[in-house]
Amino acid sequence: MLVVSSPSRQRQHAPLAEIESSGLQDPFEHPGRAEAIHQVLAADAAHQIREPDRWGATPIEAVHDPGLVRFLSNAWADYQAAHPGTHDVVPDLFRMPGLMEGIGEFRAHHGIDAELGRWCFETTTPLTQGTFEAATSAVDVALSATSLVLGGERAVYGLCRPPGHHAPMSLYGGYCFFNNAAVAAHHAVSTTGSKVTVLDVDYHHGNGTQQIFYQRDDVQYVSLHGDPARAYPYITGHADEAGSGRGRGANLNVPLPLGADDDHYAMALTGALQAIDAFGPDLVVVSLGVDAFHNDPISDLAVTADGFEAQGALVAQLSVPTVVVQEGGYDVASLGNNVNRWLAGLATL
Ligand code: SP5
Ligand code: ZN
Repeated sequence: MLVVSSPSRQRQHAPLAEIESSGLQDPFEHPGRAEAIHQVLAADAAHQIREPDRWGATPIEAVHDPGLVRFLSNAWADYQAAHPGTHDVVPDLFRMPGLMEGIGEFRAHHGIDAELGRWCFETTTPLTQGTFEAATSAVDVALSATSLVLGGERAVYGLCRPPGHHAPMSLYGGYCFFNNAAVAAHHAVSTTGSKVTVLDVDYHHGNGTQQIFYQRDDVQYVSLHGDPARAYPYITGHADEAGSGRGRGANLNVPLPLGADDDHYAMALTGALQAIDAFGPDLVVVSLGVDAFHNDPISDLAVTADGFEAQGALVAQLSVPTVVVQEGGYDVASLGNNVNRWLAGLATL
């Protein structure tokens, strides 16, 4: 399979720490994840690896607030000017609506500390010196993979890092800065006029992708994930979130119980694929997280390497050209193999 990867750019997003579950941890999301995947795919003769093209800000700003793009492009320099010597930038304060309740609208605020609290929604996503370069490389990877599929390839894998599916139009968080899958899906719709499904098999609900397409009927969003009653991002991912306006019926959430195994997952995925078939997309973008793995350090499902290959094979049965973009997966020792098995399953497409 063709693989798009940008090792030298992805590694520039390199946090030292992560505030997660109220503890200061070594980051779960780090450059070694993509290096591990790249290494396994490079060693498999089934794949050909290439660098992405540079696509610039225009396709990003077609789904994200240009203010977010501007903020992320300057945030490192602005924070250094205010707080020299910082390595991992995390907001002190989030701009929650209640801060101005009964007072009025938020005032324009230009200081970096207020801006951070405006654009970031949680604590686990530090911004570092090379974050913008890495985040734009991930979008470039997704767009280059998409353009290869639009050019006639049946399936292409984009090794995106940082991941993207938690980033809504106007926020970053959940290890995600730009929503790679959403930029890719929107690009495909806007250049071909066709319908696209984003199928999200990452353990976590892709709240960002859901938000971006919630009112649209040209992009269907289908996600299987740990039930938000216990799993990050907690606030979205319930089964009754079905889309609104024109988008009503084009959003499908399938929350999974603790410990769901290969058979449970395959059954849930089979149901989801029927909904995709009914929508009839011309292209599928898979948000491929392998954090449903039984040994993943931040998740609680029980999928095995065989289960990932079975997932890929089920998706192949749709017989629709497919772009696969990397999202999560944090058991670094198994990450490359899990991704490769998923792609081997898909390769029957
Ligand atoms: C792309 C992606 O997979 N993002 C995931 C972001 C999750 N970050 C916070 C997770 C908090 C989960 N706490 C679980 C307790 C195990 N230590
Ligand atoms: Zn995840």
